Amino acid sequence: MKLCKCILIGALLCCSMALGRDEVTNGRRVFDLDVDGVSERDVRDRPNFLFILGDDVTYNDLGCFGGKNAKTPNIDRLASEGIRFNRAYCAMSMCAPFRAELYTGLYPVRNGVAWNHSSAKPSTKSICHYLRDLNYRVGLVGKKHASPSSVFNFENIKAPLAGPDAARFITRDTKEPFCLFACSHNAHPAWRSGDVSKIDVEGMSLPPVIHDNPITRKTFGAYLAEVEELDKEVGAILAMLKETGQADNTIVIFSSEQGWDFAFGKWTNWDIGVRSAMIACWPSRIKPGRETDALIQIADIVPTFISAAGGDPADYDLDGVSFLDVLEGKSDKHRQYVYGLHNNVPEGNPYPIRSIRDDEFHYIVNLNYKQPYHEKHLMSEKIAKRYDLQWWQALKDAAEKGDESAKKLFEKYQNRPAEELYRVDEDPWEMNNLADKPQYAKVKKRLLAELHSWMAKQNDPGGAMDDPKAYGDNQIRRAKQKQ
Ligand SMILES: [Ca+2]
Repeated sequence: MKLCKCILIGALLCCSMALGRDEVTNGRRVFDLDVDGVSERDVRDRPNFLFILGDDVTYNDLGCFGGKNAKTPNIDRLASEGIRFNRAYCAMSMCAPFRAELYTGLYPVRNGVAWNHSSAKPSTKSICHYLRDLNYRVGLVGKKHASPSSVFNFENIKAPLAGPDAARFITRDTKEPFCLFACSHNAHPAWRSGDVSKIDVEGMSLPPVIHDNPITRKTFGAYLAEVEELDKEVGAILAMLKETGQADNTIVIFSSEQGWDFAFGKWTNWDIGVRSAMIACWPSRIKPGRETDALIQIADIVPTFISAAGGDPADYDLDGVSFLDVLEGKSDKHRQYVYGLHNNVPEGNPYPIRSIRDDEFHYIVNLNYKQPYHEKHLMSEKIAKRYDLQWWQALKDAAEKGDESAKKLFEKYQNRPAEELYRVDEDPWEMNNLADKPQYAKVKKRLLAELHSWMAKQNDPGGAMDDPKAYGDNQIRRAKQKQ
């Protein structure tokens, strides 16, 4: 038997030498033998994975996505060396649901993390299971915000993101590929870690969803300073990867997570809330300087990693779909639709939202639109004494004083219509709601049918989910899992 294995390995080595140089350069050639050594003779590259995650960053604050106010040279360089995804979306613009979607390849209703600070269903599998089955080691350094640990059973690596423990994890065993999630806390409020003196607070241009007043300028400046901190972390992680000699055969993906915890971003289904700045770099496979308009959903990351690792995502019951063909430049199309949902409990009153976008339109349905929207951090006067949360009160004050632009923004945020329809590419800040225009009735009908079909497949009851009892049941489960 030993002799057979030697002959087989020798034959495989000869095969690999006969392959073109491009097929083996920069890649780890792996001889994936079945335990018996005879039935499976798969020869393939198995890249490492480094996923760098920001926290609450709006995509177009990064230079490579058009941002002008913050300097992000490291992230911009990563984009110039790889591919920029112009249309990557998460299903739910909050920390815990985002991470659960990222790590499970499932939408929030199916993985169970459909409220902030909620817990995944115990039967859920995550990237930790899938990649370990393919003989990867899977680690996480930085912010986790995913529970229970039986589902998200990462090897926990001591911070900082580019510290000695992360370097040790990467270099520990060159025969066993790695998958590392490096998750920053920047730029999550309360925005204390950046150097605001580097931001031109007086001169910076404010997007149309931010009312121009001294409080919002100060707040926006503090957030942008933390975006610059995030960029420095990205630079340090990439430098570490290079120093370990692993850069060529590592797929690096950067994602900004969901939008900022600021006006019209996080907690909402508006475009800047659910859109994620996403960049991928893979020197041995991805041509530098590319961009794509392919629609990508964060749930697609798990199957993409499984595919790139040599597995078959079809072996697993996932919502996401591999976009490896887009990564490798073989295709510029991926999904027809990306989907979104919002449950407002426990962050405020029940305010369920569902949304869908295709290449052209973004359609949002506010299921509890007759009530005003309320978010407990932002709209409680007591908590809003924290300076990072004062933009809402400043907007409210300006609106009460009769400022027309403030009144418009205040109304849009608090009192929402039943339906919203935007042409995002032409109207990136979604200021012009087309839902009532008769010429779009057919578009809305089509998108609503698709949305209902998605909800049915997810077993999503819609408004009934955004309920303190439903959330409470999740919390009881969470507490039990911790025992
Ligand atoms: Ca977050």
